Amino acid sequence: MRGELRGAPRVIRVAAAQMGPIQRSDTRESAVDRLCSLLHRAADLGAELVVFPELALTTFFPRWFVDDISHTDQYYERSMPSPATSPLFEAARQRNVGFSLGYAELTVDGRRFNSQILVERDGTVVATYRKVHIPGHASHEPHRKFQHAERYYFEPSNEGFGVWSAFGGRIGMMICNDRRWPETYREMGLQGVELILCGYNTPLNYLPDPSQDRLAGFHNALVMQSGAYQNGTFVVGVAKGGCEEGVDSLAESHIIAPSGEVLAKTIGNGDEVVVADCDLEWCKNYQNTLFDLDYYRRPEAYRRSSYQRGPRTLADGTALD
Ligand code: CDT
Repeated sequence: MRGELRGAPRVIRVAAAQMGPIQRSDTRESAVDRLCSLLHRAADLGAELVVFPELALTTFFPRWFVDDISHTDQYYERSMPSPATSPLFEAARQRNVGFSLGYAELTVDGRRFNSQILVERDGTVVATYRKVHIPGHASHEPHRKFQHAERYYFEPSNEGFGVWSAFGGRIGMMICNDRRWPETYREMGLQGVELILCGYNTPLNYLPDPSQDRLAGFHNALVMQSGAYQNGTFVVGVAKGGCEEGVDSLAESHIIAPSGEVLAKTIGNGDEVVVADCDLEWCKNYQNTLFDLDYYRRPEAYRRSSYQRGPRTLADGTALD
């Protein structure tokens, strides 16, 4: 309700469970062992919900190109829980802790998505989100030091950004590159989201424009803090960081408040857990005041956002190249 500020606390203790690298030779079982240890560490700290990174079960395989995509089927999960991940579901049930996990999904009809699930404390899968914004390239680029062929390995989802009732609040998910797009947050903001969960793998070297490299950490914080503030929501961004197969990746996992303030941040680039108490009622201080979307937004003035992909014409009709 407009003007209504936070009421009786609705606190959920959330853990960002950052991972260090997973090398190509590491087994799925060893990755799941690490996830279980992180989950136990988070549970020992009193967490009720643990957020893991994007593609948390394997190395970031889109950094290599193969001519026959079926030769990479071993990196994808065909069900969730899958045989390899069932120990994680079991640990979560035992500890009465929910989690969100990123993985590569191969559907029964052969479609490939970069996906993230939300799992309740009893081990039930509440929701599956499939990555909408797929970065990188779709064919082999041999001149690059390493590939970022996500557009070859994953289909972009057209399912959009859902928000689900869980953990006493309204929870949404996004994956890595999604966090750089304001539309991602706003789509969830328009569903009253209170907590957005995001896993990421972000190389510290952006090969198309190395001038951006020194800003990797700044841009990571910038987009998540702005998205949180402009939609009055908590944002939890969790990295798979460190040096994986010779590629350095950003760590700097964050838990961010609806004010845009950082509540917790990892300090290293390996397996690490940080927690924060997220009072979901805090969202009201933004969603019912400055960012009361229903009262202040002007969708009739934003028409291009819903039908146009990139720049086209100026107001005077001048066509852009
Ligand atoms: N995994 C992922 O989406 N990473 C991208 C890097 C893109 S570089 C081609 C990101 O936005 O962090």
